Amino acid sequence: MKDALSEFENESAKEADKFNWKEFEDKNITIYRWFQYILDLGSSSFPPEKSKELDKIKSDMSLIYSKAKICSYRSKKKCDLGLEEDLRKILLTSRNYEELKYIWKEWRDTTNKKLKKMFLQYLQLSNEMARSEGFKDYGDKMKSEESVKDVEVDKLMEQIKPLYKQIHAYTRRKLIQHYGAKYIRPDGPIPAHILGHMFSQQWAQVFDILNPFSKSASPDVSAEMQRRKMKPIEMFKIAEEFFTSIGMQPMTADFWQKSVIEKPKDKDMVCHASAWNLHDGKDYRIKMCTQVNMGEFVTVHHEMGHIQYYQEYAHLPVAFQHGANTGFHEAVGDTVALSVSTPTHLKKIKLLKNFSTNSNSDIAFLLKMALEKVVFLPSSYIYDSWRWKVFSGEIPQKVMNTQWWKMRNKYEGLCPPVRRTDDDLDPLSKYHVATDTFYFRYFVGHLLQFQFHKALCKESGHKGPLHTCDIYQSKKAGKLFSKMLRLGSLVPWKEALSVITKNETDELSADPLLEYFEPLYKWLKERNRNEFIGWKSSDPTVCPEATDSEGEGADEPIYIEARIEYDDEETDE
Ligand code: X8Z
Ligand code: ZN
Repeated sequence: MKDALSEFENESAKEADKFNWKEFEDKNITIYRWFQYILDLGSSSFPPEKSKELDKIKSDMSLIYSKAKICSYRSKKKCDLGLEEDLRKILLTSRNYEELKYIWKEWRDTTNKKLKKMFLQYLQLSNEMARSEGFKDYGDKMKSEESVKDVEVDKLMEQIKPLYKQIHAYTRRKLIQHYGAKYIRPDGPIPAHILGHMFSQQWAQVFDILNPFSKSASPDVSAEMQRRKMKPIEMFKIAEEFFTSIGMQPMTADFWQKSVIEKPKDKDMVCHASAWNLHDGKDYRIKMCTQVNMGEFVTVHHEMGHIQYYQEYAHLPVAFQHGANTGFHEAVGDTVALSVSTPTHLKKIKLLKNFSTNSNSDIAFLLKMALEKVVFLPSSYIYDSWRWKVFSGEIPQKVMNTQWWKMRNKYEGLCPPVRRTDDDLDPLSKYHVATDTFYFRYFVGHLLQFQFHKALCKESGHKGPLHTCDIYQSKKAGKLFSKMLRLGSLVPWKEALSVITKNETDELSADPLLEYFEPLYKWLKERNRNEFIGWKSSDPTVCPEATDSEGEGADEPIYIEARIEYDDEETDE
């Protein structure tokens, strides 16, 4: 099948190359982009046997990753815990420092051990393949992706940093209050395993610990979803209803028949959520081992956003049935979820009860959103910036893991709870690294979704702060969204962005995100006024506490003072 496709692509390219297409003056016109697509033969000049070898390594890595299991901390005889179904649940609910540390380490050790050798082969072969296509290395090829082009990454990271540091300082103090002095220094990095997520990329899972107010101010509806015994299918139906309420398309009959939205009991399955386009105009599918909680409810919207995009651009030639860039694809469902997550909306759909909106609940809501969205930005940035450097050789093999932790320290202020060495290769514990999936798209998607949200809110006639906007039932907003999505990859992404912003900007920007979180930023600066902002650490490969388990700095006066000073649980207004 793959050979037949390559043959067809080679023939088409040969035919297309007979035209003098490179002489077109306007490089952005459809026909030029079409030629570019047909002639982008990827690895066709790479020797077929090497290409097969690389494909085999990649598929073996995916398979091994999807089957990886570890033993339970509570019962060492139970050794069938998988990442998405079991470990995710434990990370969400366990507040036992040692159990979390055990799981964190086991998952890394297991995946590293199984995948490291293959990753090194993949590294070499991917570089050879990329060079056969005229790139300097595979990282160079990754960087040529549309979503990376014309993006001022460093500037964006700088813009986000002050807000991130405030969130970090606040979180650290709350975690110290919860777990105690011997684990976390008040001016140090945060141990990566106690943030409720295997990769610490979102911290909203520990909102119970971080909530500055009483439980009643929590905008998390997980408990209500579980109390109602909600089924995954209901979560999907609610998501579909949101999209149709703004005039977008319902899911097809094939979608409901062929999607897998719960983990089959008798089968191993790649549980990482994904959306599929079978390109026949009706067969679209989602594969997801849905759990019933609010985080998963957002992921359902995320995945359905991919399907919405597929449906919107289905009228175009196959060459243009793609997102304007991959970041756009990641942003569609998340944009809608920004409305869905507002307390106002959750009340409308009766998932949030007895919740009064006031300045405290506003801050609680914004904090929870920041723990999902802002925290994610440095995390999503480093996966690929690390890979780009690994592929180029700027990070040599013998220090790949140390450099990884240096980056996690520098950009995220996180540290590993147990010492990591260069025998380990921790990025491999992440699905996207083990399966050769580029990650920068999520960084772009997380900024774009706030740009889309702002544009759609304006179109819907929303008045008031951006974080209170809910575009539910706004056909006007839906129409503008569709207008952009229907373009697929027909035009360069900047043009697509201009459509939704009505020419206000064609740049990827952090401004709407910063505007959204402005009230939280002010509140955090006030709350953190006596806090050390930032983090110090001399060794990024282990948390300070892990080297001196008695906590060399744990009982230092500075911490005790801090504790007395800030142990001030706020009450609701
Ligand atoms: O991989 C995903 C989606 C599928 S495109 C579930 N996401 C990233 C991740 O899980 O790491 C969504 C957010 C980031
Ligand atoms: Zn996605």
